[in-house]
Amino acid sequence: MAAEKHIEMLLEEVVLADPACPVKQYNPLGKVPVLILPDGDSLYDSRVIVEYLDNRTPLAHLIPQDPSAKIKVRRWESLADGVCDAAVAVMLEQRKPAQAQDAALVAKQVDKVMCGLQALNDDLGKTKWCVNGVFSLADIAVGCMLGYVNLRFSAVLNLAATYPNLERLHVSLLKRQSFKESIPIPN
Ligand SMILES: N[C@@H](CCC(=O)N[C@@H](CS)C(=O)NCC(=O)O)C(=O)O
Repeated sequence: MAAEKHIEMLLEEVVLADPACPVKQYNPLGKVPVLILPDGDSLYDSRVIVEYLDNRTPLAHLIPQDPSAKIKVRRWESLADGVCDAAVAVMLEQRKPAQAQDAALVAKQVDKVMCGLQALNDDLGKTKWCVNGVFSLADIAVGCMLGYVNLRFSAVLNLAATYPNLERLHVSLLKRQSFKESIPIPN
C-alpha cells in the first residue's frame, strides 16, 4: 500500500523470537506489521495501517470512498488475510519437531487455506481486478497472500494449475513496481 501510494517509509526487519525484539514496545500483542508514526505513536494491524496510508494522500484511493464498493474491497481483504493467517499457522506447526506437531491442527488450517483460495479464485473469475474492474486494496491483499503462500508452499501447492484466475492476477500484480519491490524473501 505504501509503495502504491508512493509514501516513503523505512522497513525495519525484526526477529519476533529474539528477546530484544522491539515490536512489543509498539504493539502489546507482539505482532507485525506495526507502523511507527513520526510522533512515536504506533498503528497495527495491517487493516488499520492500510486505512491510515490510504488517507495520507487525498487522490487515488485504494480503499473506495463509496460504501458499497468499500465493503466489497474489505471483504476480499478479510478473506485474503484469513488465508494468510491459516498459512502462517501451518508453517509454525510444521517448524516444530515432528513428534510435537498436531496433525489435526495442520489439516484444519490447510483446509482453510484451500477453501479460501478456491473462493477467491471463483469470485475473481475472468475479471482483471477483484472489485468493480478497478485496482484496489483487494488486489493488494490477495497479491500479498499469494506471495506468502507461494513462498512457503510452492513445493506442495501448484497455484497456477489449481487456481488459474488467481495466478493470472498474480502475474499482473508482479508487473507493478510495488510488488516487484516487496517480493517476500525466504528465511
Ligand atoms: N491480521 C493481522 C495478522 C498479524 C499477525 O498475525 N502477524 C504474525 C506474523 S504474520 C505475527 O506477528 N505473529 C507473532 C505472534 O502471533 O506472536 C494483520 O494483518 O496485521
